[in-house]
Amino acid sequence: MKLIHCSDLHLDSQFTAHYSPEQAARHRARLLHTFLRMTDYARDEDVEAILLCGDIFDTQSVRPEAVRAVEQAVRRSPGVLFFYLCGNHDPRCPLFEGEETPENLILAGREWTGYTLRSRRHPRSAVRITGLSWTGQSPIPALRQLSLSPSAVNIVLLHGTVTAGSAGAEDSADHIPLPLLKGKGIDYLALGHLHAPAEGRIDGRGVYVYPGCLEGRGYDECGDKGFMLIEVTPGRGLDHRFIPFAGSRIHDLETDCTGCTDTWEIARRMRAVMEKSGCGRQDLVRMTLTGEADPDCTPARGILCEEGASRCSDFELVSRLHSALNPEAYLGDLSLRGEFVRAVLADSALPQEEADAVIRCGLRALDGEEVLL
Ligand SMILES: [Mn+2]
Repeated sequence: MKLIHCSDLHLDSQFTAHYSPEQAARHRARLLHTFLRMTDYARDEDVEAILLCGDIFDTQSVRPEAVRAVEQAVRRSPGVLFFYLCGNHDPRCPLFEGEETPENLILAGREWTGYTLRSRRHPRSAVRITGLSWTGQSPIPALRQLSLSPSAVNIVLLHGTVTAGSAGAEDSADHIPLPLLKGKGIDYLALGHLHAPAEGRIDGRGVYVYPGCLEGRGYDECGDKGFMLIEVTPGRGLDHRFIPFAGSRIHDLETDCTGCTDTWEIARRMRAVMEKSGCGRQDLVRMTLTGEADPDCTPARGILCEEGASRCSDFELVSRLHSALNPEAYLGDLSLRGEFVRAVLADSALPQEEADAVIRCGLRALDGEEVLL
């Protein structure tokens, strides 16, 4: 029997802090599109349950049409059980409010909610799914109460951060002390809250697993994003593996432009960096230009953006370029700059390299630039 474990979709996230309204709308569509694609994957690959481990929606900003699209996906997939856990960003599930919930949707409550899923395809295969939604209070009393049948295959769902110890955790709604879950008979602790995949052992029997978010939202969420595919085989227990599934990967890249003499040279270096990163047409790229370009080089932003945008779906250019300074040019200047350069070069106690560094910083400071020492 196969199950999908995913979390932190943050459907209908606002995106407005960083993007224009049009771009934000496109990114919201990107998240929803990937979720809908995942429900098709479940149907095509005979997945019998999708475990949604919290922060599925950003409920503060969710629009009715996004809720409806997810409801339609649930109704369209009667053979797939959706087990929905609330997270801190969706403390209330917005699906089917005021309506009868379809049979294939189970909402975890603020007390442990259990469901035994029997495989349609493999009659001897069954799993016990037990989940607790985010309550805004420490889950510790609930963790202490948790009682599972040791003979079942047990998947437990929680939203929060696992900790190795319980010191101070009583006060936090976020902390899940792992020692409290040892020896409970958990085979797989399906977690949400962290946006990067992570996993480890609970005890000799079970593992805890974070799939990370399904789709990256910003430049702090780079790399492969996706879900965990769990396979339960009678007599062999439970296996899981990460399936990269995001429609767009996010790349935070840097091009060193030292020595570049014109825009096209910078564009060619940028292209090489993008190719090396494996960046695809659907991906999002932030490119930071660094280093010291030739003093005569004035990069044409438009051309560089055109170059970047032709290779991905969303390109952002940040320049941290400095132009290489030529102290000799100031030697004869009757100016503060000239006086400064002459004074530094006259100091024979300064090794050449240090004198260069002092001149570079000094001239930048005189230009009003921020100087990092
Ligand atoms: Mn969360």
